Amino acid sequence: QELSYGARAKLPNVHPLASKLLRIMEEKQSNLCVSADVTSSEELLQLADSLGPKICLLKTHVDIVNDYTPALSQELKALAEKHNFLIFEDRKFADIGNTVKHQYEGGVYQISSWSHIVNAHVVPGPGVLKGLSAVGQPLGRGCLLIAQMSSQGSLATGEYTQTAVKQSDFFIHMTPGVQMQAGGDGLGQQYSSPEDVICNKGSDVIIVGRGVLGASDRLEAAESYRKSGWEAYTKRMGQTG
Ligand code: UP6
Repeated sequence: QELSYGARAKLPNVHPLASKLLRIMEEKQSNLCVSADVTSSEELLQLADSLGPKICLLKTHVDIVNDYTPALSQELKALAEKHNFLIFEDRKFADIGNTVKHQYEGGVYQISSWSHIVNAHVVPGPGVLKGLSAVGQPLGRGCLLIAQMSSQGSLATGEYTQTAVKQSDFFIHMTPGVQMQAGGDGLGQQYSSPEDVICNKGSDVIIVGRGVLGASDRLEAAESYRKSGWEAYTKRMGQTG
């Protein structure tokens, strides 16, 4: 029988951060990660504050923000505590270990100081993870491996995907490219519904960007994705339980 998010949080070998995320999901009844793909600090903070109660994770692309200052990441961190969500900087590291170590810790963004979770492509081989964990492990950070992509023509398929999955020991499965209606965006993005992602693909977390950001009422849209994602999860648990 499949374990609930809450039960998985209590498994003996679970990474403390994974456990924290699973607990947040259970408590807030939310498997929704909003992808906050906006270009101004003010808008990003406003999104984090208003949608915070609906989400388990806030995904950022800090390098698309036009007016970044270190104050932004500190304020995001404070909002994450206020609303009980984690921050996931979608940096998609993809270089040799020594380079990603610097990219994670230093530069303008100092990602390791504020982002609970980052992600990495497995194309460079295990060194990328070694480099990231040299920085992230002492801080209790987490890293997701990119096993597949939602974009048309992605080369991350078959054996590549299997290898990426094998490299993750305890994993939480997250899926972007989610909207209520299947379709795309004209730039290669391909969308699946929350139900398809949670029930058929067996993912744990839905990642929604423009499905929320493009709505006239973003809070209402976030609530409807939270509800759909949670209902799909309850349905999946019911099927297997
Ligand atoms: N993303 C994908 N597909 C992937 C990996 N990452 O869409 O395979 C990211 C994008 C964007 C978000 O970089 O931040 O997820 C999806 O946004 P959308 O819902 O507006 O399409």
